[in-house]
Amino acid sequence: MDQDPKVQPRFSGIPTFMRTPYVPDLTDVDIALVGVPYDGGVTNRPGSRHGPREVRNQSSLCRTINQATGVAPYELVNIADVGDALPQNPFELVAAHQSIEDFFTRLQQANILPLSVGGDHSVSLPILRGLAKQNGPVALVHFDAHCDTGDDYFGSRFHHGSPFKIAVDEGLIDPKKTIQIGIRGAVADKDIWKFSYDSGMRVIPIEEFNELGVKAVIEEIYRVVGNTPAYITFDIDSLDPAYAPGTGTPEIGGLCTFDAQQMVRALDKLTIIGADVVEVSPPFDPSGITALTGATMMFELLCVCAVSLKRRL
Ligand SMILES: [Mn+2]
Repeated sequence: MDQDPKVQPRFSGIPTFMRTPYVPDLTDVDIALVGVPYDGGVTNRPGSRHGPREVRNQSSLCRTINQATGVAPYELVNIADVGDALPQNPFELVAAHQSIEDFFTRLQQANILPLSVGGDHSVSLPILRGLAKQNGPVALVHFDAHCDTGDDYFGSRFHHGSPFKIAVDEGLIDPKKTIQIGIRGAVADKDIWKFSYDSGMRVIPIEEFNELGVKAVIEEIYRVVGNTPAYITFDIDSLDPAYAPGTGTPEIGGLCTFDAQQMVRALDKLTIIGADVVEVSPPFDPSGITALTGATMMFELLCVCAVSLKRRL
């Protein structure tokens, strides 16, 4: 196993995600680690197109066994880095999203569970199209400072503040089986996230999160999602910028990394069909802490994805 730090020192080799083998032809892959280097949907500060490369680099620090849960994902299923879902035309959002969708459609047809790193949050839309166009709508567990269910912005329908509104419109996710955790920050329009509430999504603003606590929020996730196949999306800006400053739209007063780890660790009983970590922006991350945090949350997600998938293999 390449990623065993007892076999190969972690500072050596070409930096794939978690030091897994690079398998672009998808042979014998159960879980695909994917980069989605596209940030043409940002409303303010760009840079998350560099997220996959930097998370690959920092993910070399990850080890193989989750000490808290005992899960050893590489012993459960075959995990590989399958490369990047390339935006074929990075200047053209709809075309870029189309090529990302095509990449994930190929994974879905090969029966592979994808765990990806963006990219801005707009990439979750073409990922969901690839995964859920045939078998949707799916449930959604969404960690974020923002609901990302906004309307047109400067006349554009597609941007990183709207993917989950469009995903509902297209029948990719079920709003009544969607839970959004960590919402906060000032807004430019008090009704900006009205769609979330009107469509029946369960919104947990950070104030309510802190009142309920981690355990009750986990129970709420299971109540909302139930047995429905679920996609997990982890926007790094759900975390307080003290932990993850390198992101496009930081909001203070957020989740701490330990709370986020505890919540993700509890998701292994869901029927997970895929997951992503988005909005890591290396140009705003001079120390590398945000990429390290993104890589570590990716490992936490990998552990629950592996347990969930293993049950179904
Ligand atoms: Mn987001």
